[in-house]
Amino acid sequence: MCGIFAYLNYLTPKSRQEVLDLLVTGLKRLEYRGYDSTGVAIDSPDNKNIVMVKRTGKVKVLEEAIQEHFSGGEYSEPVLTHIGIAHTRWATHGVPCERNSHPHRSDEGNGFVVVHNGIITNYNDVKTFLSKRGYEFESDTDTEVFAKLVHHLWKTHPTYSFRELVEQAILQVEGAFAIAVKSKHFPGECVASRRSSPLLVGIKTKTRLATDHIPILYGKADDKKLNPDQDADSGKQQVLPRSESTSEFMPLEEKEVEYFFASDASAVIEHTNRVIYLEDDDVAAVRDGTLSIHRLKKSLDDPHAREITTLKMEIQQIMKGNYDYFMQKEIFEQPDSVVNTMRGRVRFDGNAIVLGGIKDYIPEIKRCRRLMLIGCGTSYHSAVATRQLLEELTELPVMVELASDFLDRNTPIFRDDVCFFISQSGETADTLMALRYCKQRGALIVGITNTVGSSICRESHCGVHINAGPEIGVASTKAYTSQFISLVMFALVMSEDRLSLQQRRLEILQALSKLADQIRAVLKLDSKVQELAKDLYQHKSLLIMGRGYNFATCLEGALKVKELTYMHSEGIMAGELKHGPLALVDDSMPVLMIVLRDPVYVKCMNALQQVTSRKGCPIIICEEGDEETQAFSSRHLEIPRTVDCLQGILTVIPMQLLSYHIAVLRGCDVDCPRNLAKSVTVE
Ligand code: G6Q
Ligand code: GLU
Repeated sequence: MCGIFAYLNYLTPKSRQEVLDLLVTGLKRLEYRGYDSTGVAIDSPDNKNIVMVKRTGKVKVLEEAIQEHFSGGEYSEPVLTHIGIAHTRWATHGVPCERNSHPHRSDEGNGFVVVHNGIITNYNDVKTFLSKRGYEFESDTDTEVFAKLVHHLWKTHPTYSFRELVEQAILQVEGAFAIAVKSKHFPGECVASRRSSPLLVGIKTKTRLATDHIPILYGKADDKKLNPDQDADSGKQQVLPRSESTSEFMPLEEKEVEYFFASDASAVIEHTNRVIYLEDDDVAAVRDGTLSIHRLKKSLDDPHAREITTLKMEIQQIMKGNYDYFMQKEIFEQPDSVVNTMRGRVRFDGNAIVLGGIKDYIPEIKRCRRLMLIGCGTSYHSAVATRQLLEELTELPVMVELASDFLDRNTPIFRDDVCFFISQSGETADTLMALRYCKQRGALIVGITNTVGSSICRESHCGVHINAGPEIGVASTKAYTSQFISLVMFALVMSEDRLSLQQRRLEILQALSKLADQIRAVLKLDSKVQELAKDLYQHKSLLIMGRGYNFATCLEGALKVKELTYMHSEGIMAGELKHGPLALVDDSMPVLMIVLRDPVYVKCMNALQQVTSRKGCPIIICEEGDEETQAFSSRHLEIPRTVDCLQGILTVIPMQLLSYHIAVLRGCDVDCPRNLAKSVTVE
């Protein structure tokens, strides 16, 4: 999910050209995280300003632009102390374009420039506060408010250090971020921080570091927010709490030192293996070559220092973390990605949901004739998974369509239809063609995508960004669960004024708040699933049966098995067994059945008995502790209980793991299955 890289040399001669090469190489090491645009900022040759280059597209495009903009003698002159920052962006607010690329600046003089990963969820409030004070915004991003907020604090608190200014700004913003800030008013200094988005600091010295930890300096700041209604031209300095002004120090034996700030170690390992992993709300500052780490508030269990760890991983391994494949990493990211999908949207304290990208269209959607959910592959399955809940909470007819078939039929579409187009890439040709077909016929177009600025995103009237972060593996995993959650959130928004549905909504909201932990619990079944994969990987087929809220999991599970293992697999509606598929069942046919304690439990048990009475030996996915169901098979996977309409989030994860392990056992290319592409941009 995008990337930050900053390089600070202190009393270590480096030309600007060398710094730029380091920054570009750092971004290249972060490319695997997925991005849509890039940018760098360094000191101007006269040391009086900051110059930036930003580009849409690949790092290579930026590299060419740098060669074009920053060539010439002055860039080859060595500089003893300098800080350069760089960024790969995965757009969440504002389409991918040069104007929205990072670094973002505080003013035309480039007083402060910032690179940011994550989402500032209260950026509109901060933007309003700053606009009242004369700030004009040049981008559509949330990030820009941070640069201008630091600038505002600098103007109103001239005695503050750079680190204190950033600390105060951090107090004002909500959401997830990793940031690195550079300023022409504080040359040679860098301040970085994180909250829910990773950031580390690499340290490179000529000799061994004199220590293996950095003390944390604590302050006593309370959570005082800037007063948005304070009279904009009062000029009166609002007294803000300050962390203790303690001596900032780094026990270094020598002065020459280089620091690397990065989203992950893959960008640092070639320079140094000595890194500090920042924790949420740490503020790391380098000033006069000295690194210090600050926290505004000390809690009881807070440590006294941050450890300087020694990296032992190879680059390739770091890019995938501790995982062997991106798909595996993305399966295990789901406890975090589902939280990111809900971040800033689901307010669990007030049981409220705000979907900023469609809220203005909700009244129109409520008056529509029907909802149509259109997609391909996994995205189509997320529509199948949420159809029943959408019908229940919107009380509207809900059609679910495969984009290709929808187009083949020339399906009638009317002006009072609302058509959802679900697409991780936002570029799938069939889905895009279907969007244009519906748009021409006057329907309201809602995009559910993971890629800001994609064709489907841009051509929709409104939409929801699923915020799953870039999905590198061709087989979609975390995007599916995030699409699922996004449609559930939409259903909850549509029913917020239905008194008769409040109890149901509350039950779902409470279940959403537990989802991340429950996904973690299901992921703990990984080794058990791996054992089951050993039973299955040499077979030719796998039948996956279920119904109701779990039928989508059968379809999605079968797709995962097909695309990853090249085995045949079929998702079967359990209610259809007697109408044909039961003929396939004997003691040699691998069968997996999903049987949860939900409204169709009895019917699923009926199907289970039909299978076992024909010598079928199904693997069963059931609820924790459901001994009655488990009695039907020695092979079962128990998952936590959740509300019926969210079961599909938990039951799909064993299917993702199973397809992954079978693929590994069969020696398939997990991240790039044969014949498949991550985005099918041809019909
Ligand atoms: C599933 C595959 C594939 C994908 C479709 C739709 O694992 O990735 O089935 O879901 O090709 O892609 P989009 O969601 O990008 O439209
Ligand atoms: N929310 C910021 C933007 O849209 C940062 C996105 C990212 O993590 O790259 O520009």
